[in-house]
Amino acid sequence: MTKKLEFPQNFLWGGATAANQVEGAYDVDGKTLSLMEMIPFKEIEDRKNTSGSKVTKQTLLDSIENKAGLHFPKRHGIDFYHRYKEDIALFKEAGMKIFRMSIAWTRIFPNGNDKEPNKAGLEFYRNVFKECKKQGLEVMVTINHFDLPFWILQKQISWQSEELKDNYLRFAYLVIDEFHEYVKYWLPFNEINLGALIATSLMSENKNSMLDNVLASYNDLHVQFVLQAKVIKYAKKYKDIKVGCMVADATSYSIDCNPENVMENLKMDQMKKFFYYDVMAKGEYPGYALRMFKEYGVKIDKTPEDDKILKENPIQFITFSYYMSGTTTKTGGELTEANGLKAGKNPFLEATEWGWQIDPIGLRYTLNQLWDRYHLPLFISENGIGVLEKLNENNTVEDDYRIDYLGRHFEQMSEAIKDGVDVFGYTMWTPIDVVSASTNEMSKRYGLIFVDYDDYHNGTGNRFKKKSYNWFKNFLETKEI
Ligand code: P53
Repeated sequence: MTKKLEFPQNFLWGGATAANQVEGAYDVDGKTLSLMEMIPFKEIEDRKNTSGSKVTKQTLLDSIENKAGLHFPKRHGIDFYHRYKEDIALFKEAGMKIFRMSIAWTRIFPNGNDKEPNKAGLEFYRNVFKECKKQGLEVMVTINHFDLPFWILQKQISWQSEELKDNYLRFAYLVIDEFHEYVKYWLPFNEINLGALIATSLMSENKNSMLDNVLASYNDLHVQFVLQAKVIKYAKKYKDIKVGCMVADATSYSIDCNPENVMENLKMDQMKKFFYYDVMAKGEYPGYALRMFKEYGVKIDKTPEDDKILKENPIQFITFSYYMSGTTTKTGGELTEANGLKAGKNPFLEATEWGWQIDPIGLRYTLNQLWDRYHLPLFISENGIGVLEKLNENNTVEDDYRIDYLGRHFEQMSEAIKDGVDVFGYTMWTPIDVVSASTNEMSKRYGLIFVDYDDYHNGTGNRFKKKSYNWFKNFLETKEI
């Protein structure tokens, strides 16, 4: 039985990708390596426990000589660099109205301190944006989506160094100047909460030895908050563009009604997500975070000038990724994995092969929470399901589970809109198969479109529509699930 959903006429439906997961062409037209392109592929032994595959500085350094002849999936992506026209045409054919993508810093300033930006890099993105315009797609750009340039490792610098801050701002200001006519929505950082979040979850495993890491993470994060606010300030010179945030939103429920657990869950919500939105939307550090920092001895290196810039330049809209939810207990319970982020199991939910617990109602819950707290327009910048898939004899994939996943999430989004929440768009992760951010696999597939590469990039790279592609196209026409 079909059900018709209600969405505003101008709702921005689309798909999201990231440069380091799709472009390939890692050494073409002057590009240098990013750290993501230096992580070798490693077969996954246990998909529900991927935190064992941590990358060390040494792994990255070893990859330069690559004596072991390893494979680096993010150097190849899905060759979007050469096939972007074909891909954008497929997005348009599906009826999409917006495309979210990121710009590789290493294409624009290959060495960081280059006197001039790399013309070939700018030209590539200009061509992509022109193509989007031609096909009637709005664009949302993530200025930095995980792919820090390799030169930061060579120079041994971090976010706290003036050199990196200056380079980032130079990069961000330049791409805004160059592309503001084509790109209406800008996100300075992808999943800005991830670094500190991972450090904090490690801290709870081993409080003392990880403390240095956590200190560094929150200070790096602070730098990113300030840089983001500076980008917001800079972008105000262009009237038609807007700058928002991107947070990995992990909805969390108390495991039961024991007030101890409920309180623990509130704290978890505060430190996993609200802290970030609070700083970016309200422009100041909230009391619960100051308390936590004090108790753990985290000292944020913050100036009155930082406070001013944060206060005067709040985010103009909120975007977040939403894949799953977890549970919290104070007393301990069974955990599930999600890219090294541990979350409590929920007996009412099913999980994917990678342990991500599927929870459409959690999306409505999250949308309501964020709207009530911030009253800023909301945009779901990532949502989707990763599955092991193969092409069948008809050159397609019968991905009914993806149709089910998307349909149930769309249904809850339309419920949230009925609740009065202002949601203005949705970009699924992903319109087309890409290399996985966390596990480097091609075989963790999210796309509506299948890409013929395996984990070692054997294959033609050709694109094939999955069943969900046709379903999504029909959904955009009829709004029926
Ligand atoms: P993959 C952790 C938790 C939730 C989302 O992830 C996350 C992460 C970090 O991996 O990342 C986002 O490919 C990210 C995308 C990524 C996508 O989720 O690891 O913004 O780059 O591909 C899915 O399965």
